[in-house]
Amino acid sequence: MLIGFVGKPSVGKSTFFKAATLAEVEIASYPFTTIKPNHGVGYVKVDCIDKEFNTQCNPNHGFCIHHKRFVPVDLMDVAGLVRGASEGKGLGNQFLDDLRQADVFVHLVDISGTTDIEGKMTEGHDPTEDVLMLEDELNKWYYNIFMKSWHVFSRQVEMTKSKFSEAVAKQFSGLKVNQDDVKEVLLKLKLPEKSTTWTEGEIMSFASTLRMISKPMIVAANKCDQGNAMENLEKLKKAYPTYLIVPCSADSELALRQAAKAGLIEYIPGEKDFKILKDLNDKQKEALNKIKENVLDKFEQGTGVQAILNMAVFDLLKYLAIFPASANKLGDSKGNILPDCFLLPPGSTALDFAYYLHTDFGKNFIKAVDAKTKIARGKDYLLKNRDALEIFTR
Ligand SMILES: Nc1nc2c(ncn2[C@@H]2O[C@H](COP(=O)(O)OP(=O)(O)OP(=O)(O)O)[C@@H](O)[C@H]2O)c(=O)[nH]1
Ligand SMILES: [Mg+2]
Repeated sequence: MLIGFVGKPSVGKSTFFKAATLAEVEIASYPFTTIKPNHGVGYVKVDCIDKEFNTQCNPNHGFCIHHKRFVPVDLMDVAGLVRGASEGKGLGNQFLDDLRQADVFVHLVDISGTTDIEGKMTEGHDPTEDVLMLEDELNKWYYNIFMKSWHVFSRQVEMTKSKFSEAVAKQFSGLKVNQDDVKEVLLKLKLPEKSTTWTEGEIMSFASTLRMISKPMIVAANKCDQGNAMENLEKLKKAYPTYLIVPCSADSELALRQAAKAGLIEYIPGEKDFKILKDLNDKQKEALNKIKENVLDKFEQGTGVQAILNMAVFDLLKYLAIFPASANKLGDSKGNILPDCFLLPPGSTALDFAYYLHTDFGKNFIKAVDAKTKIARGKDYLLKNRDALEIFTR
């Protein structure tokens, strides 16, 4: 699974990326600081099941602090997007192509109002305009991809009497569009059955709706620590009442994680507090106090960074965190306790989990046993978040 960060220039995409990954990336206050995409690993936070077993896990990947398990997810930070990007303006549409593989977008919006629509410094900018611009460009990007092959494609589908949703999913698999996405769009838009008769407007609304459904989006209302943030946050929520909008301060999260890495503080990503571990100088104290006062104490989700990654994976994509575990033995052959936690898509069954672990487990599946309750489950059992299962094979 891949989470892509999008937004106009200078909104803090790379800062968010760096806070989540601690990778060395360039951050600066001028537009187009990032040119080539940055790939890295961040984490979603799961209540670890080790607590229920009165033990401490040893993750193979990620880490666990105070029974909060941090499970790796792939992140991608791309160049800033400006009006006309889909037609090649700014850094063009090359980097839009990098976004094809994303499953979900985090749209970073600068709610401080201190950057204009192109990412240059200003005052009093209205961020609702940025949401409109970005979505418009993403829609046009999808539309252009569709138009490249639409006429030939739709004629072929009709001639061969192929199933439309299946054909679209196949033709546009590079965009990670699946059959269910297409069906949902058709149901919603009630377009004419013959796709060869669709007008340009109809193709555009098909492309836009498919974009919305195949790449769900959360708005990271960044720079909530600065400028007219509170006022603009309300404005955004009012303008987009159905959107998931979370206030965030990527800069604060970055400072906290760096201080924690240097051993100055103890900070668990996503928490609303930190503990000072070492003697700090006045500058350090002041910086941390400011973060506490202006961000952690003020916003429900702390800096928002961890909450946004979690919401993208668990609320939007509805993924499930599943632990391979046996009721009798929680360790692997090396004695590592609960070494793995995997993220599986919604609707996954016990059999899917078996195949996920190993093809042979899938082929020779007999049953799964819940390590918490010792209840046996058949192959069609629908997985639940934080399930712990052992697979039994022939
Ligand atoms: N006040 C404040 N400033 C921030 C925050 N996040 C990022 N910034 C600042 O915003 C500026 C731009 O940050 P970047 O992370 O480089 O922005 P970007 O979106 O990656 O920009 P491009 O790569 O040019 O598209 C930098 O000066 C950051 O320090 C935040 O939460 N609060
Ligand atoms: Mg950047």
